[in-house]
Amino acid sequence: MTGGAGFISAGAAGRLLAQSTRPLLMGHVEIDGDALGSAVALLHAFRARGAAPRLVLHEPAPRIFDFLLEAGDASVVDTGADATAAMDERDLVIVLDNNSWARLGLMAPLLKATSLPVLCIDHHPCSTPFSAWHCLDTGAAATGVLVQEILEALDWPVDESAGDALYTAIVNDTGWFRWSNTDRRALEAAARLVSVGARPARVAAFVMLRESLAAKKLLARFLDTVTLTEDGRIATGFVTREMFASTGALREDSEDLVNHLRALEGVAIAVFLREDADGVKLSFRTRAPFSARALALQFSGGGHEQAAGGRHDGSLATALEEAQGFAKQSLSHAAVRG
Ligand SMILES: [Mn+2]
Repeated sequence: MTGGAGFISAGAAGRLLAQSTRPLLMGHVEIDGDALGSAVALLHAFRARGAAPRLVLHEPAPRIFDFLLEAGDASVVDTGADATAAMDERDLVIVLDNNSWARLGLMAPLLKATSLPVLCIDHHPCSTPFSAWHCLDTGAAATGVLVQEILEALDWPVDESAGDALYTAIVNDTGWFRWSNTDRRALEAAARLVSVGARPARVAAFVMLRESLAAKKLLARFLDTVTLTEDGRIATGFVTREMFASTGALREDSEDLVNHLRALEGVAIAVFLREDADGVKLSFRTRAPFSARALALQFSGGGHEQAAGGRHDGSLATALEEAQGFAKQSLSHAAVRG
């Protein structure tokens, strides 16, 4: 890295935004409310100043977050040709809430090869800069908090829609202000969003109160798989491809299931597994001092200290057994450390 590239401050990230008139915005695959909310807020902010931003998605947005998007706001990259076209006439690439090339789908090879500046704005711990410009703040509860602060420092207006988008980002990553990352900074950011027109009840109605019966049936099937081990300190549960097929639930309907494990009294480590066509997705949630991130690193993944995920190429049974083994080890290591 030369020329000051590498990890940069929020102020430097703001200067890069201010120089761009045709940015390309994107989050990660299996986009969540933080990545999407952050991207949508930037989309509105750039448009408000007469710029021509473009937002690409790696797959259609989850149904619970589709209220953030108006027709024409985003396009889905389905083919290599789509990915190439997305890069046309852009002057900056902004990657949000992600520091993993594996989570950029069809855009990854193009971003690796591009001569365009790539700016990553993120809050996941990371020791090596992801891109030439990497604005990293692990103290931000959500990438949306960081994006909001950058917009405020630039004095770019945050309108009602951008406010809802950033509020969605914050509630997504703090679990509606429940998790350990819920701090004064996040709460004050949310309060400032409300003061510019964000509508918490509207966001909650779209995100929380539109569940499908199929998703509830998937939850019922999932609950039958839940197992407690190590005196109830480790909770595991999974969903199979058959469960999706027989209930009609969508992949995104399993996103919140891990929280049913972490909500059980006495659970220190929650492990959720989702069987895919090409392997298994694992999600970890932990209570401090246990590290979800350390567990995820055993499965080529990453994330936050208390919330992280990874993948396994083998069968569900193998992934489950290995995950339980690592979870048990981390309990005993912590016991030794006292
Ligand atoms: Mn996030």
